[in-house]
Amino acid sequence: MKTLYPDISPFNSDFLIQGSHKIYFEESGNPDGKPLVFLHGGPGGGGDKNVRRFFNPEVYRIVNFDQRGCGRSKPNGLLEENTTWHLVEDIEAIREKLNIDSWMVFGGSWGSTLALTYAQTHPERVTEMVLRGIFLLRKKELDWFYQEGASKIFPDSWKAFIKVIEPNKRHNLMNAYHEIFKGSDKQKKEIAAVAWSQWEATTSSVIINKARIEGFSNIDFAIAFATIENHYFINGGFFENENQLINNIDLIRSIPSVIVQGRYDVVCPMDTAWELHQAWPEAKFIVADNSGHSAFEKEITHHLVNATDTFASR
Ligand code: STX
Repeated sequence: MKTLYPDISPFNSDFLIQGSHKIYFEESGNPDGKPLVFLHGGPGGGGDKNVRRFFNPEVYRIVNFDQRGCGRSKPNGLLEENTTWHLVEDIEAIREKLNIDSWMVFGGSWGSTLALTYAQTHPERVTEMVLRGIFLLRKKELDWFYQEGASKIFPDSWKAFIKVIEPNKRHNLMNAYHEIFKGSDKQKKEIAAVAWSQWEATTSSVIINKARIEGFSNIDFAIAFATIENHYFINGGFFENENQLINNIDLIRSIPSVIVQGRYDVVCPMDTAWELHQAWPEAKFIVADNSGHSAFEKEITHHLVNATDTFASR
């Protein structure tokens, strides 16, 4: 069973100015190693120092950044000039700033959405892909998690998620939350942001990790995570149509890739990964049969580290 690599400190960290946004990025591992970019989830989830640990630091030059408006990027929670396409531009700007010609792309959940989008926009820049907990941001996926579906598996957590919304607005929770996030009642906004974040925190793992769940209650984290997710989801991820990523698989078909999916993933249920696999059988498809959504579930971590170790010797 493979486990996370030991924690390491970045050898370089800086900010990139992109319009009104200051994007935090950092490099760790081997400065002369094989480059890779890590794309975090949410959108709005920000970086976590443990994500560096999916990569052998002696082999990889690990690039992490906090997407617009979240993590260490500033201003926290800024939604202006914050779309999928701005994030694709940021990835390219960071790549150019670091003089990297092409790199491996690693992303789970929303990070998988962004990885597919980036690769389909700049396929010549992507050497390999490792994707986990596939999310294509389609209406049926959002309805499952934010309206009806996951609610039936976690009715206890669901109760807290809908509690902040008046009963007559619960027929469209995405919109009801949007109204609160756009509104001027700061306290209501914070309470709603924590409820939104807790819903995702409590449903992400088969094995409950209390400390991780509590971390999602931090106000700055919750505001960025909840308002950015809601902003992207209300806008359909800023895609032209919701089948875009599946329909454009030909653009990336030949990039060596691995998909790792937890069978009991309640946040991003496996049928989405399965549809991707049907459209893209060339990518190696691995089902973690005893796992949920989180990259830190033991079996998922094993498959992810195994994938990056395999690509390390390419
Ligand atoms: N959002 C799924 C997602 O990308 C619907 C995601 N879930 N949790 C996270 O990301 C973090 C662990 C990064 C907060």
